[in-house]
Amino acid sequence: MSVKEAAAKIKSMETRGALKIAVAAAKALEQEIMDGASYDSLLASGDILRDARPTAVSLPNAINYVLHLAQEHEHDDPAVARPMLLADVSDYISRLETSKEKVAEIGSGLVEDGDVILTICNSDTVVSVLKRAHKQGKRFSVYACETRPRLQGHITARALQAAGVDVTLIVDSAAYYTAKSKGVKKVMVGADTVYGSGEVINKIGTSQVALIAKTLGLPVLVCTESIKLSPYSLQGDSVEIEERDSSEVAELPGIRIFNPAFDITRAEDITTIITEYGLTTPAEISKLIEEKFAWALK
Ligand code: RI2
Repeated sequence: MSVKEAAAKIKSMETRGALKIAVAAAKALEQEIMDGASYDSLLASGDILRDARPTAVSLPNAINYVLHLAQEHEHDDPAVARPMLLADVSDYISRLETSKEKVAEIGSGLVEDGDVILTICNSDTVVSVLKRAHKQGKRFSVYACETRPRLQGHITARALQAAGVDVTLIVDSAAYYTAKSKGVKKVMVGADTVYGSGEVINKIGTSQVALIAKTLGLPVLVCTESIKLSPYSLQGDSVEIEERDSSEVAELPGIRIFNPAFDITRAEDITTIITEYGLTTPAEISKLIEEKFAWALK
């Protein structure tokens, strides 16, 4: 797929989910390299892809890593350098794709028989964790918030139902009542960006669900591949919280509508962060970022 097509699909959310947009961007750049693009034109393509959506750091992380690989070969003979670069990029894409399965393997260890789990939005990573736990024979049930305004909770409910997981869809405003009356034992959410401070940016409503969990003394588990960790946050940068069109919420002429797509969950409201490297905490996450993103922090 061309860079412009990939960027358009990310922008329209035809390609969505923080991991999927990272993989799509890396693949579009890989295609450009195959087509013989110069380093300068790769930089321009990186800008187009980066501008497609602002909040998930997985997108710039993947683009910047491919550009970092390309820069290492910038002055080499293309006939020699291009195959080496393509091998490195393809290896990187495979690692991105397999990181989700590693999170699933590790995260499924935290699902227990009898669990009642509350989730929000549609995180492929959370769905993979739950599917893996189900395959292991664990008996648990899931409540999925519908996730206004785009209703990605429906995708989660359908995916879990198709896998045989006991799932119930609820409206977002039923989260507290459901957690209390249905004996929710833990909250499991995905991530678009994780700061070194331990704050987690995820679909709008996640911070409310985490506050509910805190009120009820429930653990909040964040399932995230390391591609969603922000090295730039260690340098003081923050991501822009995407505001989407008001028509996603309602068509009410003359009524002002505020439609933020993401929110920031406080570090103190998060219990555990599950990555492909194991279990960690908001307090420890900056160490992992420093270790895995040394290339970006130079
Ligand atoms: P996975 C999604 O954003 C949701 O906020 C989800 O929790 C997060 O990305 C991570 O998704 P959007 O693209 O990578 O729906 O786990 O706006 O699939």
